[in-house]
Amino acid sequence: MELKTALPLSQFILQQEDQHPEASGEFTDLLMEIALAAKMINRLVVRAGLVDIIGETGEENVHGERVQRLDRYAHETLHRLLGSTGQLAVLASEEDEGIVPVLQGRRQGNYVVNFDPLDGSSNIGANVNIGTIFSILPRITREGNGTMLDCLQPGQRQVAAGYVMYGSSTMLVYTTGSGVHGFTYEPSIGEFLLSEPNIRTPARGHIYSTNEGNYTFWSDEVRRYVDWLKSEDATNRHPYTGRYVGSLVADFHRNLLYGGIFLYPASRRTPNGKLRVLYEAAPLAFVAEQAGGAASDGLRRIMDIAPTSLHERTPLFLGSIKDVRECEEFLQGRHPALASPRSEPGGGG
Ligand code: P6P
Repeated sequence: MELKTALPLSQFILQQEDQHPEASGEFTDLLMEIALAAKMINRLVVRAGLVDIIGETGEENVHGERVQRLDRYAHETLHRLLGSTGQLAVLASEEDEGIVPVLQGRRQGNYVVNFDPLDGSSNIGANVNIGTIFSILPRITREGNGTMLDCLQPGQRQVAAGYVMYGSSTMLVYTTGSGVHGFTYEPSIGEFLLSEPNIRTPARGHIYSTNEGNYTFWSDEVRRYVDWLKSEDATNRHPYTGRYVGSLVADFHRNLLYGGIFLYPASRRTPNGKLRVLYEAAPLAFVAEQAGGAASDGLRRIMDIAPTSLHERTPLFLGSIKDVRECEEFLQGRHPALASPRSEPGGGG
């Protein structure tokens, strides 16, 4: 079906609902509340330099990271709007150690939302794109308050996932399992308008995104792979171009559209990787797969990981499917290029 662009999000969601009668209207409400929260957060993000909202609250979050005021505002806005829909059993947020109950006195719903309210927030002061990442799951428990069990589900159980990227142009990108669709916020009418219907990521890109400052802490396998990407070999268009913003949503979104691979490997500094399964890796893995890409921890599909704690971290290799598969072959020691004597780490690939 040819999708008209400039369609408002609310009408697009209704259209999708008509096409997928099995999809209950319940998580449609959640998507609309996420869009409303995004508009409210966007209003402050774009004024961050003008209003006294940049800077730190003086607190630290569960990860020992200093909480930026906009982080807190984003968390509270999403909790208040989503927690009052009556559609949720429980939430989990990067900003809170434990599960986040729905608002007092609200009806218990059938869904769970795991979210990172403002990922990349350390970039706020430098006007670099930052983002909200969300994952919607069906509850597992039958009734009453949702529990940790409802949050700790593998990514393959997600019914919807996506992100908002705040910047020069604020975008909402999401999937409900029927492709990936991008909406651009038009502040003059306060609407997210369909701008990128049916996003497909190239099967192979020529961009790699990683923090090479961690090179010395990486395993030999990771070093061999990145060195290989940087080697000169016209047959596979190497060297790839390095692009790294240091804000997951910005790096992911660019690679989703242009192709390429994002890597945040395990290292001696971060033995389990840095990024979190529930509200970073799993939702972006759902989007990547729905766009024809792939997401792996080097051995397993990210969407198959059954997390045992809310803030569990994972190594993350995410993006164009051919690049992710080649990366896995290097990490598992079975890529043909490893037979070359030049494949030793630091050997120029
Ligand atoms: P590093 C931001 O702090 C974040 O959580 C992600 O948005 C980003 O991809 C990653 O960490 C950057 O980490 O260690 O390269 O600064």
